[in-house]
Amino acid sequence: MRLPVTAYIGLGANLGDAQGAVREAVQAIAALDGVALTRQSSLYTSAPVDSSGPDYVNAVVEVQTRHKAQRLLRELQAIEARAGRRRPYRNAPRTLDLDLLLYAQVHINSPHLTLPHPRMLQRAFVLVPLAEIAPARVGAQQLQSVLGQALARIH
Ligand code: PH2
Ligand code: MG
Ligand code: MG
Repeated sequence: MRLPVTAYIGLGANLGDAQGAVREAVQAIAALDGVALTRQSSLYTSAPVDSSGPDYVNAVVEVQTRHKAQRLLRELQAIEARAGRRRPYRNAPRTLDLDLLLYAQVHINSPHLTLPHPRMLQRAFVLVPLAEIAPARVGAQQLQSVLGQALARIH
């Protein structure tokens, strides 16, 4: 059996009941075989960044998983699909977005998966909730550089 690995997943939604979708997705992640949910950030809201539509609800969770990164990604995509995720165009408003942010200390550059997530360092809606649950994984200067982006903690 593979040893469990610590991974971080970013959650986002801005269509329909976005808060409900994020909360349900946390439960769906916790229910995955081979995945244990170990930490969960607060929920945050922010205006769309390079996207459109209503304000987003975002959060980050920490899991321990025995799955390989690609397999974990496929499980997350299945949860997105069950939440009615459509992909009409890049950064379209969405019912649910689950992004694999970090998987142990692994670096991957494949057509389907880039780790660490290539845009996470530019986004307060990722770095702030990540720093809340995993302060050691976010540098003070990285956090400082996104604090100009408006973001409100909701719960
Ligand atoms: N996700 C995007 C693009 N823009 N903006 C906010 N505020 N929150 C997101 O989750 C988000 C975004 C692409 O996945
Ligand atoms: Mg995303
Ligand atoms: Mg995504």
